[in-house]
Amino acid sequence: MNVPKIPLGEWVDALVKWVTVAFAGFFTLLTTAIESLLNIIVDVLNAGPPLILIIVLTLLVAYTSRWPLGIFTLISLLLIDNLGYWDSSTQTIAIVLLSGLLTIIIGVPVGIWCAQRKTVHRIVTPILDFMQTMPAFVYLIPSILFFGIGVVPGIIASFIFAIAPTIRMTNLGIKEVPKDLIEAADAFGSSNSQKLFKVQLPIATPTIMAGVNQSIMLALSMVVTASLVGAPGLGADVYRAVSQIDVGRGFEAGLSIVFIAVILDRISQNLRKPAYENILKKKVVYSIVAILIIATAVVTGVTKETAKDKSGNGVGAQTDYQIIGIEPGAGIMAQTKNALKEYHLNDWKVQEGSSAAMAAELDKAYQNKKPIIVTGWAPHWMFSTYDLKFLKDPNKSFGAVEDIHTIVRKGLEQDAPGAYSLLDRFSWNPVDMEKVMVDIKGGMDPSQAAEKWIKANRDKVAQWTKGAQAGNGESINLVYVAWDTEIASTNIIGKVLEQNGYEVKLSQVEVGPMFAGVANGSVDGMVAAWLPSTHSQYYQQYKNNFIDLGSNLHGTKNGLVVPKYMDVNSIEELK
Ligand code: PBE
Repeated sequence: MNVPKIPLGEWVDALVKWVTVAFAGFFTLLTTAIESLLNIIVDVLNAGPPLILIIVLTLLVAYTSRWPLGIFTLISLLLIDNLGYWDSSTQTIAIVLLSGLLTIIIGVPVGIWCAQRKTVHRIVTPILDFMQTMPAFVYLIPSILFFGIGVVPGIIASFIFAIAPTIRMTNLGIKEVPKDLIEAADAFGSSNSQKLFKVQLPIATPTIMAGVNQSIMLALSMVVTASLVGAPGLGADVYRAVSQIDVGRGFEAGLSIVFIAVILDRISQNLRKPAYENILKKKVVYSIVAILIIATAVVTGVTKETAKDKSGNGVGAQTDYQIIGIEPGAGIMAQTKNALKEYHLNDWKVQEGSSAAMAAELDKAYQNKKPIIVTGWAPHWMFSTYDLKFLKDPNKSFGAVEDIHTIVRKGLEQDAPGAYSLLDRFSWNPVDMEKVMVDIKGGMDPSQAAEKWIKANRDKVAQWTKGAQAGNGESINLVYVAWDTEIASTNIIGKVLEQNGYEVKLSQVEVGPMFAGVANGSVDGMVAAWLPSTHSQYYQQYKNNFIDLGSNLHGTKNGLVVPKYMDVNSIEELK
């Protein structure tokens, strides 16, 4: 069949691009609003020492769900604090509460509307199906473009993912209100709103609350996903642990998520019918909690207002003391954190996320001539696409000019000598690499871009393949991280191996797993080890279990990168 591919992806791309520009003002407003709301919640949760919040939550859980659960809450929260996950946990609770709040504010009215109008119901149902089944990761992409990286795109994506049960259950709850009750209300001449607030909603509340409870649980299940675009909290801890294959920390953070899930689940399930309602009226308890929250919000708000010291118009104030980073496990992230220490930049934070999210954020700032600082490395297409500069690094926190090494598993030489020798001889330079990167950035498929470069550089490739025994369909599995540099190099060497008779599989993984995979022999090799300093942590950990074939490229550089239009030249000036 010769039907051309429908350019659905291109259309969506174009639409998102248009929306990003057309609604830029609205998105900024929304971002600020959500951020400020979240900050208020975080401030309230962190107003006192952890112990106070622990006691309040314990009492609340005990009141709503009986004392054994109160004891569970007390012990689990004390454990979270002891393990060092308290700040992450309050971040996570705040994110979930805010997404939950938004689902109620928007979901309940929409649900009511659906119950009242068949047409609305018919339109909303398929949209909800779509929202729930579309993998939540997909929402993150436009969210980054609309809201920038950080916590806001995470909240929005969680909200979209989580709102369906609230709408569905509200609709159901209201529809299930017995007909005779409605008739009775009508007979007494009640208005529509009286009917809604005095009859339908009260009767539907248990069902609605069941929906809200599910929405909150779904929002919590999004925390890890949201951390890919920079949402802080326990999700980020889990992501970091995966990225560095830190089993212990992964377990601790995961366990904390489980504890918080149980606590939030029980509170939201039993809020309406607390276990000890006969001892203490729920109105009294909830009023006390509400007053506590509002008072804390006001007090922290006031003290914060007076203590604002991060103002001024230096680079820090302009960029909110934020450096846009990449994958948490990347070597450059450790270097950046180290640089903040070495240059005494205590006010600054490094935002974790991904290389793609960083690039999107840089593009957005650059188009609007806004100040931005990112963790950057060369070679990279961004230097030929934008006018950028590395900030001077007199302390050498980012190391010096480096090499990229090829590393293979033990035993590859015996199993596939030809592939081994090819990998060993693979070597090119930053200019070559940048050519491939620019093509990929321009929209070319990585494997096509690799093919194009190979065609244009036959001589170079012939050097690598010289004397290498051709393969016989043996499979070679290469791993890489989705950094632009390694997407380029891995596709090149993959293509060359393929052209020489090997069946090549490329697997994209996180940094830690990349090293661990080669070391435990589950994959054959990689061409992505930045040494001596960027990946020294991983190199030291695994070096006895793999074979380092030496450098395949010389002349890389890491550092903090800013657009040339910014009036700052050295990391020292960030102080
Ligand atoms: N990088 C690109 C990686 C190595 C390759 C500089 C982002 C890192 O920092 O780990």
